[in-house]
Amino acid sequence: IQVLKGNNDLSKLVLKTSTSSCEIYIHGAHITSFKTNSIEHLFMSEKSGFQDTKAIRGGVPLIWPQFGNGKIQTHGFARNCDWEIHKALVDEKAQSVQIEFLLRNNEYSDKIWNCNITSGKETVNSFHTIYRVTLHPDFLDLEFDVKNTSATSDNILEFQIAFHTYYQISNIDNVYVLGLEGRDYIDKMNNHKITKELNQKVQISNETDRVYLNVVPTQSTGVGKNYQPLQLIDNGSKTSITLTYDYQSMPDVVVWNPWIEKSKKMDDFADNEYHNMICIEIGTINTPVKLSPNQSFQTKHSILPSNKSSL
Ligand code: TA6
Repeated sequence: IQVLKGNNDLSKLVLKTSTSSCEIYIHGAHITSFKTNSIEHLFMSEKSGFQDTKAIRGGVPLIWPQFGNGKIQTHGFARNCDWEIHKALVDEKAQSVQIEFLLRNNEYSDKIWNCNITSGKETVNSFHTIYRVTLHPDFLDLEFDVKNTSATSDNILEFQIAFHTYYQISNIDNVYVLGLEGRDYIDKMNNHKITKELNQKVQISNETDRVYLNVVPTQSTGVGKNYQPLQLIDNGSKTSITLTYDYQSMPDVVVWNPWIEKSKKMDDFADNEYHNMICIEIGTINTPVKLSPNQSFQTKHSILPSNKSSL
């Protein structure tokens, strides 16, 4: 584990194992690189800003406590805050390296994120959020724990969460996503219409912004028979990435690509970069989490690349 000066002098941690590496900025506890066998699996925009006020464009933006637009800034403040380094652990036996980040309510969050409580008086949300990143030789584990630390008996902590991961791909024409067939999704490109996914392979050929709902192993997906896990297949680079996650706590999956027009409107994203990225985001979006005081929420998401030379 090393602490280095990254872009724009922001501090970043570099984790390494025998065959993998990972880079995480303290700003936003933002993963900007994840490599196995020297292959980079995450997309980073060449125009990403590394300023305090703006999220890093690419890697794994942490979306918390809000997904999308709403009462507070788009996608919440977790990706705009500097997190504390809470713990670091090297596991010789498992050959893994782990970093734990901590975010507590602070004057920044107190100003923008209050709660609506039944007693009528508004108080700040008190929370203790742990983000644990474990780098293994051939995969990456992301864990997210939130505790409502409010002393006020009816202060409910309500939030959404998502790992807004940008995957590096050879070209958008070469990739498809498996594991979404038969699911309903909110189509943000078609008035948020609930639409059923009829394709076994989800391919991208225009601006795509969908929240797939309740992507959990159910009989209709043949659990135990031919259950298809969530996978990103890249026929160009002959790699596949399997995404596993705790579907009870995070049942939703976002698929996003800005395509041509939206890319032009993003000042921290080059016009042609939509060819080389796809976002597949695991989260709790459609039904926000609600925690009573002293209640906790835990979740986990893993990213498992594999080289499919047989593709
Ligand atoms: O996850 C998809 C999305 O909600 C899109 O609508 C798009 O806005 C994207 O997130 C990026 O949002 P950002 O605030 O990071 O520019």
